[in-house]
This record gives sequence, structure tokens and C-alpha cells, in this order.
Amino acid sequence: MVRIKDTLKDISHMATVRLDQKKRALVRSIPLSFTRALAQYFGGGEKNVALAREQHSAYVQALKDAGIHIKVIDEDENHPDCVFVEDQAVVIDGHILLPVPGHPSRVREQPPISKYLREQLRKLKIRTCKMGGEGRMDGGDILRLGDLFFVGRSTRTNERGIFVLKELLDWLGYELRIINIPQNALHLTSISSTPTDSIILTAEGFLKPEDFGILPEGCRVVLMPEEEVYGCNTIGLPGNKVLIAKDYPTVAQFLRSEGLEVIELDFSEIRKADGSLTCCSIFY
Ligand code: CIR
Repeated sequence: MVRIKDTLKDISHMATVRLDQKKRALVRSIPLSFTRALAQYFGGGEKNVALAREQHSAYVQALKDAGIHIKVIDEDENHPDCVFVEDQAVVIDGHILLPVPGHPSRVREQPPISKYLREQLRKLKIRTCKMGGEGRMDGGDILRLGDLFFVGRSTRTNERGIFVLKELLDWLGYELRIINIPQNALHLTSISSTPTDSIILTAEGFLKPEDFGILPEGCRVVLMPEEEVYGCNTIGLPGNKVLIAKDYPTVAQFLRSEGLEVIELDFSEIRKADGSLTCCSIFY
């Protein structure tokens, strides 16, 4: 059974994570146990924790350089995947959805993240939705294009999870569209992203433009070659900047041709645990 807890407090203003309003992000450090992080898709190979930490620090620095205020939560050695905070909480216009993550080993990563977000957002009129019963969802299955939302039906996100998200979005007046995630991919954000509020970047062999349905005027789906699917996970930032993973030349060239300032980051060690750029932060 799905349990929804609504917390309504005094209103002051609403926060959102639309592109022009990305201001604050939460990240989490990498534990030594990262060597045992789940890896089934992009992943594989022995992980070098020191190098992964270096790459993560460069990522955090790039966000700071772009003017984002960063909160770092300590690593948790009992949770090898804890750096992938995106899966643990979904913040939409200051409202928090706390999913039950789809992999049992990741369920207990959430408490310090939910505690911090609730403290930060407590002044807003927030609704906190907790998923209960059979509902399962990883935040990595949610993609936002302006006021339109997509959710991946994946090995981590099921119908009951989608139902809870839809309730929140119905209440906020936003549309939700469901996308079936192919078997060779973990999450929706593993194979797509919105580098701007009008572009969805994805890859051939994973998704087709029609999977996203008819988009609002001025918006489009752009397909990258299959071998650059990992590069399709980007983080659009205010000021026409976009973070991308290094070594995906078609992605880089396309985004530059759109007039964006492209910042490339080496994420090779984090990729070994199936993690992409967006997985390592929650904007709130
Ligand atoms: C996992 O399998 O859960 C992690 N090794 C990777 C999570 C990546 N997160 C994401 O795509 N949002």
C-alpha cells in the first residue's frame, strides 16, 4: 500500500530546480567500500577509490566554479553506492519525494540526505511524500524538461513508485510521461539528459524521439551515436554552461554548436560503478 505524508507549513516562497534557478546542490563523498559498488551496465573493472575521489572533487569544484553552493554529506562505508545521491531524493519546486530505492542494498542510504533536505526546505510550503509498500523508485529515473516530466519504468522504478510521483506532479499541475527503459540501461538519466530547458539529449539504440511524445514548441530530442550514450548525461547550469563527461566528442561538438560553454570532466572511475554526472548531485 502507498502511504503519502503531507507536510504543509507556512509559505514563504517556492524553490525550483529549473535551469535558471539551479543554485544549491547536495553531494556525498566516496567511501573506501566504493570498490564494491554495483556495476552492471557501463560499469566493470577494478575501481580505484583514490582516483574516483579525485574525479569527484573536480566535479564538485566545477559546480562551485559555476556558482552553485555545495553541501557535502559524509560518506557511509556501509553503502558502497552512497555517492549516487540523485537516486535517494527528488526535489521538485521545493517539494521532496523520498522514494524507496529500487535496489535493496541502497535503501538505508537515505536518512542523512532526507534530514538535510527537510531542514533546508522547511521554510517553504513543502509537501514531503514518502513511498511505502511496494513502491520503488530511483531518482535517476526522473527527467525534467521545463514543466514537463518523464519517468523511466526500469528495473529500479515500478508502477507504484510512478503512481506516487504522479500524485505529486498532479498536485503541482505538471504532466508526467512514462518511458520504458531498455534492458541494457539502468536509468532514464543514464541514457538521456536536458542540457537546456529545450533539448533532450539521448542516444541511438537506446531511445527514440517518439518515446518522449510531442514536446512543447521550441523543444526537441537530439540523438547522439550509440557509442556516446554515456556522454548523453549532462548537467546544464546557469550562464549557458554545461558539464559533460570527457571523451564524448559528438556530444561536446553538438553542445558547443548550440552556443554552450562545455566543461569536460573525467568520470572514468565513477562510470565503472554505472554512475554518471547527474547521479552525484541533488539540486534543491
Ligand atoms: C547503482 O547501481 O545503483 C549504482 N552503482 C549506480 C547508480 C547511478 N545513479 C543514477 O544513474 N542516478
